Amino acid sequence: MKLILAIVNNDDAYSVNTALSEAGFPVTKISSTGGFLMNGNSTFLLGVPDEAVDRVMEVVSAHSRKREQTVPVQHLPHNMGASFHPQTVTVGGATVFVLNVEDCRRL
Ligand code: 2BA
Repeated sequence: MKLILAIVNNDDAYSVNTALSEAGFPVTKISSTGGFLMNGNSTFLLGVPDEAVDRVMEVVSAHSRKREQTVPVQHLPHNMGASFHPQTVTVGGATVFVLNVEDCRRL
């Protein structure tokens, strides 16, 4: 069994959640915050059989878009902030971690 952690842009969260549920995967959604941009994002937790991992990746990937976001000026290095030009970074699609699960019980 694997535990999948999928960090998704908030704008894609509804679509990802709906698609995973419709595909029959159990999902827990946690509200999270990216440490760099300090924007809200969504982290999905799914405990699934090993053989389901690829299917989960497909569903998450199909519903997670790349997008450009502006970096807040206070996050720029000091010398860049002084002569401010908006900086952008590419965020997403999704950042996904797959962890081995030793045990899972519903008590
Ligand atoms: P944030 O930490 O807010 O990062 C948003 C985007 O900013 C990142 O997009 C990346 O393009 C850029 N970025 C992050 N740290 C940077 C830095 N030190 N210098 C320059 N640019 C930087 P993504 O890579 O698509 O990440 C989206 C969100 O996924 C992240 O939001 C974070 O919440 C999570 N994430 C990404 N990689 C992670 C990791 N290795 N561990 C934990 N969370 C991660």
